[in-house]
Amino acid sequence: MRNSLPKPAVPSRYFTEEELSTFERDGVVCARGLLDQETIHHLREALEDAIEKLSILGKSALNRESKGFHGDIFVWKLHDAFRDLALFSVLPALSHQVLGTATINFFYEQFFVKRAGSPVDTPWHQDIPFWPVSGTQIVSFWIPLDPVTRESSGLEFVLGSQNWNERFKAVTPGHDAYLMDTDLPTAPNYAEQRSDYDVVGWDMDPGDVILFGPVVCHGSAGNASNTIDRRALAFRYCGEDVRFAPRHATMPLLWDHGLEPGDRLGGSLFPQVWPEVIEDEIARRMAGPEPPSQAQIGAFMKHLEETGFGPTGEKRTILVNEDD
Ligand SMILES: O=C(O)CCC(=O)C(=O)O
Repeated sequence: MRNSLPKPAVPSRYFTEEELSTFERDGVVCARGLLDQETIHHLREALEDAIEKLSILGKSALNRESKGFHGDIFVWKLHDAFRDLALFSVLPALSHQVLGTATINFFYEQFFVKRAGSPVDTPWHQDIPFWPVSGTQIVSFWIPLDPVTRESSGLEFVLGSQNWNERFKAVTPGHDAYLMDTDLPTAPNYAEQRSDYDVVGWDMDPGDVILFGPVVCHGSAGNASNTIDRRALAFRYCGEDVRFAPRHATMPLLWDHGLEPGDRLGGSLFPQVWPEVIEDEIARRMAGPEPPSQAQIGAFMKHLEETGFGPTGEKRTILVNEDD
């Protein structure tokens, strides 16, 4: 039977040769005008709606409401505008252009909203230690929905750090204790070491996008602007060398996925998006929002209990937001 779902959109602009070689050299590139203003406008509305209706993980662990920070992950499972951007926008074709593998899967997305004046920083980190996967073929698109400068929490990078062998603790805005529970060292604050490292950020307008890989070190300060919110999304895609590799203190997966360690990402949680979606993988999601699985929530809570991070454990739980 023919797949009746939309094909990935054809970008009005692909990455240029120069942008691709900058990405190769630096581990990151800022591409101007990659997304159109209609998409940005639509995403702003969808994001405000998603902030109103956070997932259990957003509500209980990622949000810092009282400090003007909102965060959530796997928003596409609940909100259609995020689903459509993930599966049917220009991002799959652009990911294919960069990664070059025959198939591309959607990994997940995340939002980072720092309201005007929010003091919440994003500590310097690499992404790969945060993820329950192995492999190298992962790209993230960082998509600001407001104009950003360094003052209003523009994301900054250490150029070339994608080639470092050292790995640092996974740290998210709010310094999550569970995710930091590894033997890895904490990354230095590279913003304070500008004379020793190539620390670079960009003033960006909505429509500009930063493309970066899974190892390059990055972070951002709080939003020191009194007037401008800093709303940003990160959409992540992977190629064929990425495997499921669950470990303690990595991002919890609260949806059933049926993957065993070593499996290539795929199925309903990490659907194929290039050369096209597979109807079976996303049929349930196309029929309506998919809340997380109670069984997965239960398993994660049990893991938190066993490792001392649960509600009665001696270590601070990630499921209790101290600020609220
Ligand atoms: O927006 C931010 O401050 C953090 C973004 C980030 O760390 C990421 O997308 O990996």
